[in-house]
Amino acid sequence: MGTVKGDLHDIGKNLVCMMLEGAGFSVVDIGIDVEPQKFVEAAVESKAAVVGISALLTTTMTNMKAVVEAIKASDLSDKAKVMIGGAPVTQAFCDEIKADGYAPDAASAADLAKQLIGK
Ligand code: B12
Repeated sequence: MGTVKGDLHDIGKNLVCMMLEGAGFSVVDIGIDVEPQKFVEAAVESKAAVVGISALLTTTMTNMKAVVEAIKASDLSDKAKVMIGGAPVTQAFCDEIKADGYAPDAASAADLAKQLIGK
């Protein structure tokens, strides 16, 4: 889980991390203002099943597309699912940037993560 490049908001991300941990996931929190390549490196290193991206600004949510593309271009593409969220993010935006899932809050983020890994 990380917050996209240019974005320093982390309260929502932290709540999502907590809910994921509560649901039994082992969470690697890579912090705020994270470059796309860092998401890929952290996902490879931790053998992530799901990569979560958070953005709170309309100006930074567009950076989510670069993360999705970097993950799809890596050899993680058929392994890690990408979920996105944050106040300005919508299902339509998720579809547009071809992320695997969107959830509006931390509780549904945990449900979404389970759904993405088929549990
Ligand atoms: C707290 C806050 C800050 C704090 C952040 C502190 C921190 N450690 O996070 C500080 C003061 C640093 C800050 C700075 C700025 N902020 Co600010 N901030 C907020 C504020 C008040 C609350 C955001 C928040 O934490 N909400 C609570 C959390 C729980 O909600 P959430 O993040 O949406 O997360 C939930 C869901 O979205 C979802 N979720 C979140 N992430 C993910 C990820 C995944 C994968 C999934 C599935 C779900 C998910 O689950 C979460 C829990 O339910 C909002 C206004 C508001 N009322 O929302 C403005 C707001 C987001 N900020 C705004 C702005 C403009 C800024 C600044 C640019 C201000 C400035 N001129 O400097 C800077 C930007 C700095 C930067 N580069 O990031 C604007 C954004 C406008 C826009 N449309 O883009 C807002 C909306 C305020 C406003 N009305 O103008 N901000």
